[in-house]
Amino acid sequence: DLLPIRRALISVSDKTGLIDLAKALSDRGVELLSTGGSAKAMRDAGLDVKDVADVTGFPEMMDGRVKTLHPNVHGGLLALRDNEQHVAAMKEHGIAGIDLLVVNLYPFEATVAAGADYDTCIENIDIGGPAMIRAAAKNAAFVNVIVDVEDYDKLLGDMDQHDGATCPKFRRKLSQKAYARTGAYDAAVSTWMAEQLELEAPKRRAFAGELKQTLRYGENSHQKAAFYTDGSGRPGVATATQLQGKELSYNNINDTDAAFELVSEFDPANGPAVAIIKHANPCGVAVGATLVDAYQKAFDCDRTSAFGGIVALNQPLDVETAKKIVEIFTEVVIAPGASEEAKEVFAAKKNLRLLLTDGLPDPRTPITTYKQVAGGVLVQDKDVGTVAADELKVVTKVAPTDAQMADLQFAWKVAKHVKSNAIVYVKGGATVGVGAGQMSRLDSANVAASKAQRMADALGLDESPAKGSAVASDAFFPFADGLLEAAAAGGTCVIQPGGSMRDEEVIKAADDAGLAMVFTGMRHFRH
Ligand code: 93A
Repeated sequence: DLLPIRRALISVSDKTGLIDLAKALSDRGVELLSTGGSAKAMRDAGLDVKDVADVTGFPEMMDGRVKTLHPNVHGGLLALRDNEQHVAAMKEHGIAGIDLLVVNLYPFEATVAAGADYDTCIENIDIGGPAMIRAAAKNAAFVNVIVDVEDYDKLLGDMDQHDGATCPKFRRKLSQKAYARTGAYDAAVSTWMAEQLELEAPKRRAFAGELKQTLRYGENSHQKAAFYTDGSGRPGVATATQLQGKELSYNNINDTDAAFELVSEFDPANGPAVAIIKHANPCGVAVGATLVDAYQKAFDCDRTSAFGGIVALNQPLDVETAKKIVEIFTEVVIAPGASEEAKEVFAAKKNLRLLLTDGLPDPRTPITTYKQVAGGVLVQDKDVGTVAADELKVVTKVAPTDAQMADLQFAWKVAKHVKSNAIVYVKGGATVGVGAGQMSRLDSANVAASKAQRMADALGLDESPAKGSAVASDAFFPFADGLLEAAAAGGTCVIQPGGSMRDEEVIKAADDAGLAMVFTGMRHFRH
């Protein structure tokens, strides 16, 4: 409902824009209430202001530590104006409703940044301000709460649109912003306190989440680290049950996550799939008629790298696969369950960790990812993009056969989980060469081709398994050279986003080489 603003409480440390706002409110007939310094500034500008002390019946005391913490203030912010009992209580205790709260907090963050001493920082922890902000924000049905100088004009704009009232959507937006501010404020206080206590960096809680485990070390032994759950309960490495083996390390957790997220791209209803990960990149991925078949094919792609790898399954571990896995040293196996016999096979391998979950994570769950950079944090949606078969566009004279199309789609799913630049060769539902993390796409194509050759050598094959393979590229080929390299290695069909300035040149090169090529229209960079 539209809510006319009649009474405002203003209590601001940063007095920027204060007088203009107070004048504009006063012009619109709003009664002004305020705390010490803010009231003085407004009075000095010739405005009529009532002191909060007159509302509470208490003077501001204890160096201002107690100014607004009083039922006459909080009752005015929290009362539901359409609730008979609340209205009766207001009447009985002489509490007047507050329709607008304008607060900006003691500058705790700026005080810390200025290098102030301990006591000064403590004194700059605002208590009354956040209490009022949270009260007003809870009661957004009836109260407007402004915590940012930037919103003064927006408030006046909304009031002018609604004849001195504000609309519910506007108040809800203000409410959300208010909680974001108090949340960030308390995080800053707790982070500063953790620093004062010289707690290890990973224990300095600066984000929502619960500490699951303090890790022995981070990516390297001189880095401290910890593991937090995000409260979602989503199936995955953070919520898995570890059946056996020693404690997971930071890198184990990172790799296990990469493995499980990748294998979850393969719907178990379409058959078993296995991914083997090293250093967060797949060294073998395959689907198979049986789980053990899928494992064998994934393992064959790069037997050397699979040693000490992390294995993820898209269905419960069975005894045949368990027996095959224990033939080499494996760090971690993660699966949505395991048979009793399979567990027995693993029990003999004390160091092998077995992680079991209640199901597969849905790769399309929209979650947010964070990356710390100097002085800031990058936030983005996780890459949950997928391309349906009918969205693929054939751009060459020859179209892929059904079998090629199946391998292209398989390769595309894998490429999404390979660090950029990514080139992936696939044949018969299994990777046969993975080129990851190179600075040029041509180099990635080369790496993948040489891996395929090594696979041929290891398995004693007559020719490179890249011959007749499907090739995926996580981003477009900027030049024809990468594509020609893939063709030279034996690739016969290609899947890539398209969208390069030189697409025409690349398509022509594909046609000249007799390749079939499809465009996805979507890129899968991963860094
Ligand atoms: O010390 S407080 O935590 N105790 C309070 O009761 C209280 N009420 C408002 N600080 C309190 N405030 C803060 O005072 C506001 O959040 C604002 O930052 C500041 C405004 O004080 P003044 O109007 O005296 O400049």
